Amino acid sequence: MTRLSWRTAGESHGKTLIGVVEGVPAGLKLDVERIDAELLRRQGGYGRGGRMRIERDHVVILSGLKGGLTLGSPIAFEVPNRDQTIEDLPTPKSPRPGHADLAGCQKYGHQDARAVLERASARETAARVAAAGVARQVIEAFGVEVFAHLVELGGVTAREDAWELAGSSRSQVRSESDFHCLDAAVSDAMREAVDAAKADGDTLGGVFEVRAVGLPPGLGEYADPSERLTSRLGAALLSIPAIKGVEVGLGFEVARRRGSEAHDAIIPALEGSWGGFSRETNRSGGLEGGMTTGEELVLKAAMKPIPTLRKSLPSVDFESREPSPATYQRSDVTSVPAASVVGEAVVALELTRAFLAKFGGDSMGAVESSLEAYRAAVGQI
Ligand code: EPS
Repeated sequence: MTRLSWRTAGESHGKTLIGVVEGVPAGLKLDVERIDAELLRRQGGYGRGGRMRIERDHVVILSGLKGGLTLGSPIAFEVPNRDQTIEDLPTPKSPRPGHADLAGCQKYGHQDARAVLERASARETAARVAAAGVARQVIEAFGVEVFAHLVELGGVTAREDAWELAGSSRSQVRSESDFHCLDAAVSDAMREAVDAAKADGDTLGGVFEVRAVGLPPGLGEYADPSERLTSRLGAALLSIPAIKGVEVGLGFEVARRRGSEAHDAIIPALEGSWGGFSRETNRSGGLEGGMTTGEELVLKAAMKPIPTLRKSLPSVDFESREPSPATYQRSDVTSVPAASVVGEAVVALELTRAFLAKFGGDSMGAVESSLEAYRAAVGQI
């Protein structure tokens, strides 16, 4: 059995984005349309730029499938770029503050920031969404749902109980929102904020939340620090371009509370709980000791405003070293709604990895047997 892993390659305006996912058990009926639906969702959200009108992102599976079922071998795929102008695009005159341009050129000895930005671009996240679209179908087959929604954009915040209010219709509510948000009442204010920033040649950041339901307790690890699920999830979210902060459960608020108000009392089982234990609250966000508790996973991520501004930020000319505004070609006003889709994807990848580390088998049947054995064992405590 191979441990779940994934890799992506490709430049923003190159031929194609590619990816390989290894360690998916054999016998999973892969729904390719489901992957394309996620790619389409990543392209959406009010405030995106001209590139998204060019692309029609879709996945082409290249290996690892026969008759629609996974073989257990590596699953390779591509997401072709329509804009393949990498050889024709101009060399940026000056590095853009907030992007990888300057440090990337210094690090690799490039004289041309395009050599850096082509890979540093958030376009790479399309490949990661596709990789997650493959992997997450494993945990979905066992009842785990991962769901992200936008909670704040340009200082406009959704109501805090939007998740509870939307209830089981949350997919429907989110799909009706231009912002992948569960609070329809703030759509107009968000749209106005985006329009105002656009008129000023400016950009907006925001916050999204990722939740997962249906997780068994004990995914992740306490004995090996590098396998703590909390740190892997944090790293996954921080690997998305422009993400500057991650909160788990109560997040930074927990530092202001007394211990008696910071944790989740253990109570005798409610129906459907694992092993006869349950929790009164979920301040931990479903993670204790680097492992899932069996409660809902609740994470938030903060995204900075995209650093490519039509009203360019001050910079310095690469050649003359004289002041020269940052190079501008095109950009989104905001891509926080899209980042929420990426956030959902990277969390789903990490959860699938942890799930297979615990219940992994060569086939879906073996995973199921392992999960059932665990359910029985935990139930007997
Ligand atoms: C993106 C593709 C890019 C940008 C955006 C995300 O396309 P282009 O550079 O051709 O306009 O729209 O990239 C960034 C925000 C960034 O910081 O790199 C995409 O596919 O998501």
